[in-house]
Amino acid sequence: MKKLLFVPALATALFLASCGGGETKTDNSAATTDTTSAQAPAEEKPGADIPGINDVAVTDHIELTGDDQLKFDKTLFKIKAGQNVKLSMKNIGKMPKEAMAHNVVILAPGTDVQAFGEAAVKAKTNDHIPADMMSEVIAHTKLLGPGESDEITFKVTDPGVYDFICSFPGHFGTMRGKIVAE
Ligand SMILES: [Cu+2]
Repeated sequence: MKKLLFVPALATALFLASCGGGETKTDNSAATTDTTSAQAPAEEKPGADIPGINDVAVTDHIELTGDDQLKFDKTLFKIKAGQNVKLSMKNIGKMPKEAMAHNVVILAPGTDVQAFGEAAVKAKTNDHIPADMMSEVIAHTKLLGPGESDEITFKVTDPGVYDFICSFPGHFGTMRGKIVAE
């Protein structure tokens, strides 16, 4: 009985491999060759699909400001994994801290930014850094009122795309950007 069942299964597998599978493979390899020759260096790097990433130079000093319009002045950075990076952040707004404070929170790749931002709303006593999500925080500045600034140093060990946000309630929708580590 086992033999009878096995033989048709093997025959089907061979048929698929030699016929349908083989044909598809030929088409794919032709297409892949075209893409590879045009974009090979870019595709190997993390964040290669982010618009404008090729115009961003690698830096070891990220300088940011945040304002009363809920905007960071820059939203895209490129750093080297394994290297210490300085991050300076200044709140250049005028509104009182209770209504309009800013920070920079760098999140691990794969973090659910929406979920983090929502949890941060409730973390008022911890400057809007949710204590139970610290494993997803690479680094963060202090929460800054008008005219205040902070400077931190951080390092990421792995190449990848790291989101950063301001975690003050209601801000992460517009105050967010990406740090690409090569
Ligand atoms: Cu903010």
